Amino acid sequence: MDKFTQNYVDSFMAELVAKNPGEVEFHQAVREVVESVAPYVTENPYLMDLKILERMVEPERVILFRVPWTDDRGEIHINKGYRVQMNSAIGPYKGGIRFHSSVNLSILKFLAFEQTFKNSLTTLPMGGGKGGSDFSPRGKSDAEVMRFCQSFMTELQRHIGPDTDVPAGDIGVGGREIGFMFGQYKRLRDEFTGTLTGKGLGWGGSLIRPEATGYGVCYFAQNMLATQGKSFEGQTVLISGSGNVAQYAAQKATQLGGKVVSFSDSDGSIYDPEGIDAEKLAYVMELKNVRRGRIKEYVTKYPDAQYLEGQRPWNIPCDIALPCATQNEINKENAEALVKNGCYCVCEGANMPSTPEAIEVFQAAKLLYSPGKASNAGGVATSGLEMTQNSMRLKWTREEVDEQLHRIMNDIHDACIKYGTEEDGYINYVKGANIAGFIKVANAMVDQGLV
Ligand code: NDP
Ligand code: 2IT
Repeated sequence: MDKFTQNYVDSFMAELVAKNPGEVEFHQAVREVVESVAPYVTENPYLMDLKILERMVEPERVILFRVPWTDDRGEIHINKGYRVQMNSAIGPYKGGIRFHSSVNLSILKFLAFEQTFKNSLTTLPMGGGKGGSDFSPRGKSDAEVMRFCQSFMTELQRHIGPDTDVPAGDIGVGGREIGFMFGQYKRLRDEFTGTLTGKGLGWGGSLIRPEATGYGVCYFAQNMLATQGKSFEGQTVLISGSGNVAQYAAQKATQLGGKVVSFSDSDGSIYDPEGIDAEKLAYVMELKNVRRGRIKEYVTKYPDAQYLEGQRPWNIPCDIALPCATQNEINKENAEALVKNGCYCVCEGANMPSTPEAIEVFQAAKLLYSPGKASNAGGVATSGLEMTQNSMRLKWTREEVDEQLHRIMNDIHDACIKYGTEEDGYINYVKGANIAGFIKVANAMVDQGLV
């Protein structure tokens, strides 16, 4: 990076930090993008004059609201509800809702910012948004979750709509929560529209949407591996998390010939050196999705596996790592352990799971490394396909949706190669994804004037 561009990055970040104090995850996500796109921006000074990047880091709108609800004993609880409507230059705001005790404005702004570039990469017309609450569904009854979702939607419904803002799931929000929120939305608005995605298959949902993020991660990884003449066949695969993305990443990686040996949750990891085959995965799905249990129980059912209490899986030797839990779950030491133990491909299913220091380790070692906004875009892409089907009032087959998902992941990979290939041939997927995602949104903002 030349001196002028470096100064541009430094002063941009200093101003961002001063204007958004304490929002460390948001600073982290913005810095990664700004470092990638700064050379493009300084080569195209009209983007600087029009303050395109400055506008991109300021959400178009942030909604913050009170969510009161009562638990099964009648006690009243108050949570915070949020929706960050980040950027609508290329389509209605689109992005998930996260229910987790850690949720705050910094985390939702980082997610909404990432979503803007991710959605641009999908080639579909979707802007960027994200929402959520510091409510934790863990340990709550179905009735409590329903009352919470209804209260959350009672306020959110006035800010969303099929052509305005279309939420979906994320951590802590799956089919059950989308159902409760959709029911309340429909009741209050008196309209049946495609306003939420990830809906049930019998009431407007798209086939393959539940599988899409995890499958998309593996389709993207297949492309990455192919650049080195490799495939999943016979490879040992580490997966973190044990929720929606982790489960379907495991299913597809196994179908493609890989041996998945781990899952995790916020309490610890399980390591099954024999591999988590289809039967064991069916057990995990029942454990997590129906009984809502903890991953620790896996070792009671399969005693040859180990439970690593309080640990992430990154010290286990592997060829391919698919982080599918949460942000900043791979730090510098974890990255060094992965590289040391022979991992040569890290393909992110979660959003921003690697810290900047971890990414530096991967790139210095010339690993195949892809950021979530490229490799996990299959989920929101299939949400886009759900929106299309809802608007057309028809339903595509499983094969049709899967084929489109596959094509979109291939196209995103092509875009990363186009904008991310460095002089020595190394594919910098971070740079590729950020520049490709940025150009489309920036051009739309230029065309639409100062709004
Ligand atoms: P789920 O709620 O289904 O699963 C989340 C998993 O991650 C759980 O196993 C959970 O364990 C674990 N986890 C959550 N927070 C932490 C934490 N702080 N530390 C350790 N483990 C944690 O969510 P998803 O599978 O949908 O989401 C996983 C990741 O993928 C997130 O980063 C999300 O943003 C991203 N993503 C999701 C998409 C989707 O379509 N669902 C699309 C694109 C990205 P526990 O039960 O202990 O909380
Ligand atoms: O991070 C993400 O891309 C998601 N949680 C999915 C968003 C969506 O609108 O399907």
